[in-house]
Amino acid sequence: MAAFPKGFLLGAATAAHQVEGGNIHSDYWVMENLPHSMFTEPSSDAVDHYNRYEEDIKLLADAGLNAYRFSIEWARIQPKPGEWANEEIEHYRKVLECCRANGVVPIVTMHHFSSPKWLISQGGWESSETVTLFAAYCERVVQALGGLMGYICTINEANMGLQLASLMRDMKRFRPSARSETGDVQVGVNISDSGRIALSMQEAGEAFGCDSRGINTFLSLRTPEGDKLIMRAHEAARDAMKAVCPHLKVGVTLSLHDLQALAGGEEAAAKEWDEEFSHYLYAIKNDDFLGVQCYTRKRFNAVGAIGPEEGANRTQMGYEDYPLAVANVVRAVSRVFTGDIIITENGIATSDDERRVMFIKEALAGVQSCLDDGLNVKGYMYWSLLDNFEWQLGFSKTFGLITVDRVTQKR
Ligand code: GCO
Repeated sequence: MAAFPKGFLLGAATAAHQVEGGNIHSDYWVMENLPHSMFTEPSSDAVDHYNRYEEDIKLLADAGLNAYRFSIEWARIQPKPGEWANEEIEHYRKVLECCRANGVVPIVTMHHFSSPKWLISQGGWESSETVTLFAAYCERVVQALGGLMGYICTINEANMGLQLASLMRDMKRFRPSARSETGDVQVGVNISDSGRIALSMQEAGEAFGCDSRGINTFLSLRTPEGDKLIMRAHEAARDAMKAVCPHLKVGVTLSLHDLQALAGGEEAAAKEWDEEFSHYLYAIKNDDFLGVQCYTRKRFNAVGAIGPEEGANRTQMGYEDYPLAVANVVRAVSRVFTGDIIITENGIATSDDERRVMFIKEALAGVQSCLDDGLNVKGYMYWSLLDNFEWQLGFSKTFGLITVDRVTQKR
């Protein structure tokens, strides 16, 4: 494989709630521990990255990677409204300093799906107050740690709530499993037991102290108004952080698919591309980069989304094992977005490390072809550095470059 250009960011990614453990003030902690939770298991101590980050970052550096994407957990920084946990800000200072000490460029995500429990109790991601609260949290962190930061993703997969809303609408029409076959589900959602949803939501409403129809976590089914609110939160946070530290490079990440139209599928594919990408262009035009996150392709014919070809290989997530998707998506994005692109997530859930190596080689060959064609790709972060908590699917999906024995937490 040819070398990447000097300064190209080649790294791996994690998310606080999925790897750290003990995120007790977060909304996910509440939902995972309901009597009738939709989660197959709770995150509990996850893979103890909160305590083992030094070992993990050294493993990343020793593997020859030069960048680490991780998230700061808002629920740790602000466990109660108006209360700043300075000791947690100091924890993330140590993580940033550890990156620097290992010659690793930190790429920090300020929100990666999990939120403080209190935020959800007061309206969450459909309440306009959240725009101000999120910007204030980001500003506070950057006031303390901005000198150690460089690249910042405000919100991870800002479009995921809208994608899940579309998924749930179609689940009413199709077999639930149909959607995991068509590549829709690029995040760990438990769609196997829809009978529990109502009971789980009722219990969540009691836990958050709000009507079960008003539980607006980040992955709740997003309304068009909520979708716009999230992008307002992104822009407010971006502007607040850059006002404090003008050197910062700030962007948002989007979950994107390599959308492929078979004969008659062009209109459906174009509609989907507008929903998951083009309609966000208004809110990212002043960003320093776009975080592209892509795992698979999604095919369309005249009927709509269809599954992979007969006999196609699938990952543990159920969608097609298709490493060419990420380069195809970078090309599609670059046709209308001329700013810098960082591939902030791409990877494979598999128990076969030889397949993982081949997947990465094929994906990176596609990225290099994009670079050869002059596209503005500045980095590639493999998801994930560590085996981790795949949301409602628990620890069953192994994306990690590093395997973790969760009984001993041995890497
Ligand atoms: C996402 C999230 C990650 C997932 C990863 C694997 O894209 O859903 O950013 O938290 O774990 O994509 O599904």
